[in-house]
Amino acid sequence: MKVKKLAFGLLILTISFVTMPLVLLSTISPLKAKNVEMAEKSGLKVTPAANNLPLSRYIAQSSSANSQSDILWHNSSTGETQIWLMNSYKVASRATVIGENGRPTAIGSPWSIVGVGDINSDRKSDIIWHNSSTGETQIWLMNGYKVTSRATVIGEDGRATAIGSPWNIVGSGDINSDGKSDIIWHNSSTGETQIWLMNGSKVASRATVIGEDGRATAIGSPWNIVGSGDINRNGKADIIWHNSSTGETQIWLMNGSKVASRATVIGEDGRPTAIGSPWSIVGFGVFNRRQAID
Ligand SMILES: [Ca+2]
Ligand SMILES: [Ca+2]
Repeated sequence: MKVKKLAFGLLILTISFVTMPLVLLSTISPLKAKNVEMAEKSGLKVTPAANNLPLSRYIAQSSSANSQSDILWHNSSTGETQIWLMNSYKVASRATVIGENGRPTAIGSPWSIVGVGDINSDRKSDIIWHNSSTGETQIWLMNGYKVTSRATVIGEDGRATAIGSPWNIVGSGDINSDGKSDIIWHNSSTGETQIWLMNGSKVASRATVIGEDGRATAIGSPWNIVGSGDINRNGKADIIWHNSSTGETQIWLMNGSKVASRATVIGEDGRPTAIGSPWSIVGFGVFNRRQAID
């Protein structure tokens, strides 16, 4: 996932009614068609107004109280970030994200939203930004649609991190099941996947993802990480890959930063799914409150 190179992207996060945040990042191009396609496929109804937004991405997130997925849009033209508070597939209301000063935020390139997760473990989703120019990663700690504070991600040495290409943030989720969202990076050059285990906005430690054989994984194009989430509901985030060449979708069931097992996504007919362009995975979450994520 080369987030920075994409004109448009989409991010969906859902906190299930149990504990886990799910986040998935993928691309939509052309924006309008795929956005609508996937949203509708997911049971969401996209209004005509949405089609007029020069949006670059949205994040759907639920409150842990009601498991309703809300959708966060970003307008790449004005820098506005907007939340659709959802009632099932209906938009209940819309709110522009407000900064600490009570005024709408207006942030754009080289900043982009790269993830969502509950960074500070208050059961409210926060927004992860990355600056492709400086390499800074910044957290917006949120209270609903209001930014309560912003924090630059600090490394183990207490200094601000500055990481950029060929590294990209490709997902976020609670990898080690401590209730705090972690950040998933991928190196498009070496194929390394790395987890930043976070303690709030501070990097507690970093771990290269290790395969079943105990060795570091090295996976790259045509495979891309398209999201993360707790697929098997063991409280630990898993990693979702898609092969843009074969159309295969593969899940890495994770035990922390170690791959416990890998599974190809199987269709209703028992055969591996093979879906590719013009379709792309743009998100997933708890849409129907079943016990497993679909
Ligand atoms: Ca939070
Ligand atoms: Ca964690």
